[in-house]
Amino acid sequence: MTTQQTEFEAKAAESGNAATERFRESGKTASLAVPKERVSLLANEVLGAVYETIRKHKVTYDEFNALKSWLISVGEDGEWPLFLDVWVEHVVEEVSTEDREGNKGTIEGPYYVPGSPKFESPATLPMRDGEGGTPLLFQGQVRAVDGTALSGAHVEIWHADDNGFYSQFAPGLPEWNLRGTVVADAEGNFALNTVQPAPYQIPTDGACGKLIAAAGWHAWRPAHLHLKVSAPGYQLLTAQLYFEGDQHLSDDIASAVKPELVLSPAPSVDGTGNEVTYDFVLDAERG
Ligand code: MBD
Ligand code: FE
Repeated sequence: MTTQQTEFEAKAAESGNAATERFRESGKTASLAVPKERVSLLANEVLGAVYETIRKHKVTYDEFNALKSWLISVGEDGEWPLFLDVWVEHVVEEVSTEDREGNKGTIEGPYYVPGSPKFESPATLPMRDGEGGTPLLFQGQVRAVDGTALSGAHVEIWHADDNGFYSQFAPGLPEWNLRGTVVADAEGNFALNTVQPAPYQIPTDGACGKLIAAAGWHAWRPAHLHLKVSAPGYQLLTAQLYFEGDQHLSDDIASAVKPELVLSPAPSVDGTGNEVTYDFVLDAERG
């Protein structure tokens, strides 16, 4: 086995278990009081859709047992967060933000860590000496739907490095590498320096990878920046931004690309990298 394979195989277990642990710590499980009527309605409809599929395609015992075995391995590999965020979250995001007038958002994914180091704008994200990837100056303004500049808005950003690794979910990276919270100025303007991430392949050696291989799909997401943009009194915007020309914009494994979220960076004036401007528009909290 080559070193590269060894490192890659370290990745599914490491990232899956870290993502499972993060979810447990996130506080999201504290609000699991879904009313009995909703549980019954949703569970019945999901099971009904399963029965319909089984009858329609005359699912065999071999196929049923393959499913059982695969579902067991999703848990063993810590990949429930990965599975749900890749194949389900995008529809939840769609219905929960459908009446917003401001910025389109998209899924959070499994690799968010709250509490990243905070920087006044203009900022440079924490990164290693000689961090790989084209330097990127990302700037813009945070506004309300009515055009009001949102002074001191927070632009929280996290993304993979040039090899597709997220800090705290892959071994050997500094804790907050390529993660930070940038505080916009009095006019809501922010500017931050980072590097352009590379397209990202979800781990192929865990249960999700087995499904992808068994179905003959591919494991790629387009290169992306993750963001959470917030200001007091406004709805939190969770988004991702992509890059024009990326070959996976139209076949993202996580179905999380929207045309409004695609950046078109241009070479920076000083010739050292790329720069791009993108403004965020937040919806007021509903009274
Ligand atoms: C990612 O980086 C990601 O953003 C999603 C949604 C799923 C897997 C890996
Ligand atoms: Fe991601």
